[in-house]
Amino acid sequence: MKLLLVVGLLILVFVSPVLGEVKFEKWVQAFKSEAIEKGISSSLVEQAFEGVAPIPRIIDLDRKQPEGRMTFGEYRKKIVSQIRIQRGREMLAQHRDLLQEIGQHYGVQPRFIVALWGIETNYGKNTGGYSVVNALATLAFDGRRSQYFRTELMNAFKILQDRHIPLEAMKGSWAGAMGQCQFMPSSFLRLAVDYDGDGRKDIWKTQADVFASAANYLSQSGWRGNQTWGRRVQLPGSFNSKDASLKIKKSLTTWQKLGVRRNDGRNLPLVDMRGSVVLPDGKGGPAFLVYENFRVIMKWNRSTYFATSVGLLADAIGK
Ligand SMILES: [Ca+2]
Repeated sequence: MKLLLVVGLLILVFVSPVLGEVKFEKWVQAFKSEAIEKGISSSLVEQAFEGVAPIPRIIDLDRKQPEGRMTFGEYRKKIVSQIRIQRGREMLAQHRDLLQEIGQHYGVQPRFIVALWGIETNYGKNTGGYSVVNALATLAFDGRRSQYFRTELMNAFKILQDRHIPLEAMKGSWAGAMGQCQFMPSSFLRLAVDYDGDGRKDIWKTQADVFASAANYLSQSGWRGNQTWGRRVQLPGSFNSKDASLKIKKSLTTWQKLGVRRNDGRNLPLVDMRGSVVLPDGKGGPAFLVYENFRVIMKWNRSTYFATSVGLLADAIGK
């Protein structure tokens, strides 16, 4: 009995990884054929998969979502830190001319471009050190969201084939988000911009391409350059918490009548706009009245924590 158990364990320990490898190799072969069929050069495909194997750490990261366990208060403290605000002001000053030109071209206020850049990669400092091909291959082979990541991997190959970035420099986050604005390959193909005109959309190292790509993303998603994102507000005691929903839009006049005020107690601005009340931490937490641009930020990342923090950071940087 004991011997059988030991033999069984040995089989498990030594054979299952081998079987896993065989399965992955098969998967890679099928992907390579499809890529070549779709017009990716076979030498690029062969070169890109050299030494590629599933990365266990990426599977772990994909299974846990730390943001969900944090309150908005905790998230905000971390994401909109004093040091990030300070650095954002410096970046806005340092790149003022370029940001103003790009902001005007795309109709996006520079403070929002800088805020997204700051939150995504700490102003280009943390762009992620994973090989995008290896990260996406790991997630595409793993069962949880295979089809999505397989398509993103194919998109990554189109980017490589078009020579926007050399293979060894195509680095990104564990989930395959790339460069200083953390575009997934599909967003890159749709929205990245070669603003400096050198023939390559370089969101890794070319500042003009990074800013323009982020601005183009917002612009194409419906950004309104003459409006802000929203503001912190005070709610009256009589406020019906069912009204706090992105599904409910009312004019500012209506919110004013319902007793909603600016955070300093003053009346809401008398402008013809509609907004929704958002309570990221539920009743009793801070309240925000948010406009269309908030919804645009949520197209970038579908999280109210994220969108509110981008807005707050943009305001703090712009002050
Ligand atoms: Ca370029």
